[in-house]
Amino acid sequence: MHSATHPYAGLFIVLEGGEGAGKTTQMGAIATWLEESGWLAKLRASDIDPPLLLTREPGGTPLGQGLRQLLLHSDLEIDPLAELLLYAADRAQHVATCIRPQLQRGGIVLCDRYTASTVAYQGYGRGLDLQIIEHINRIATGGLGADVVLWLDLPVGVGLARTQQRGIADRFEQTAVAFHERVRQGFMALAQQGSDRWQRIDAHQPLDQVSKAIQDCLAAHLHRWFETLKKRLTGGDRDLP
Ligand code: T5A
Repeated sequence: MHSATHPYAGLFIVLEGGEGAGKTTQMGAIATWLEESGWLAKLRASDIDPPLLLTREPGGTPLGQGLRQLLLHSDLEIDPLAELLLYAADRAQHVATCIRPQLQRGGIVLCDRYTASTVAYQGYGRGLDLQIIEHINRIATGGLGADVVLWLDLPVGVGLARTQQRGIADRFEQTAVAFHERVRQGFMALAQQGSDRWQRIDAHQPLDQVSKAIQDCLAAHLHRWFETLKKRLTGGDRDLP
C-alpha cells in the first residue's frame, strides 16, 4: 500500500543512522541499483524528470549548504535550541524547494537523514523536549513524512571508528560516546514505535551484504508503489492535490 504520509505520487525514501553507519555509501549503491534494475528507465518512460533526486540534510539546498557549514564546521558556540531551529530552517527550505516538488512530479526522493535525526540527536542526544521537536518537525515539513525509513544500525564504537579513519572530525563526531549511545537509543525508540515504514538494517556487515538487505527491502516497496503510480498517471492526477 502506498503510504499516507504524503499525498503525492512520488516515493520518499530516507536513510537514517548514527555516525559512520554507511548512509552516504549506500545512497550511491541504491542509485546504481535503481538504474541497473530498470526502475529509473520506467520512470523516464513515464516522463518523470528527473526520476531520482539524491539529497541530504543538512545541506540539500544552497541555503542549506550555508547552514551545514555553520552547524558542522564552524567554531561558533551554538545553543541546543538554536541548533534545533537551524536544522528546522534547513528542512523547511529543503522540503519546499526540493522534496515536495520532486514528489509532486512522481519521482523518487532518496534522502540522507530527515526528521528522525532531529528526534535522535537534538531530542535523545541533547535532551530537548520531544514534543517540541515533534511540533517543530511538523512545522518544517508541513507534515510531509517518508514512505520508507531505512535505519542503518550498528554499534556506536564501530561507526565512530569508521569516521575517525577519515581524519578531521565535525562537531558531532567530536562529541562524547555517551551522546552517540543516546542517539542510537533514540533511533531504536522510533523504530519500536511500530511504524511499518521503518526497517532496521544491520549495518555492521560487509558493504555488499548491507546493500543486498536494502535492495530486498526496497524491491517490495517499489513494486507496490509503481502499480499505484501507474494508476495515478492514467487518471492524470500526478500533481494532485
Ligand atoms: N544532524 C542531522 C542533527 O543533529 N540533526 C538533524 O536534524 C540532522 C538532519 C550530519 C550531522 O548532522 C547531525 C547528524 C550528523 O552528525 P554528516 O556529515 O551528514 O553530518 O554526517 P553523517 O550523516 O553521519 O555522515 P557520515 O559520513 O559520518 O556517515 P555515513 O554517511 O553514515 O557513512 P559513510 O557512508 O560516509 O561511511 C563512513 C566510512 O565507513 C566506511 C565508508 O567507506 C567510509 O569510510 N563504510 C564501511 N566500512 C566497512 N563496512 C561497511 N559496511 C561500511 N559502510 C561504510
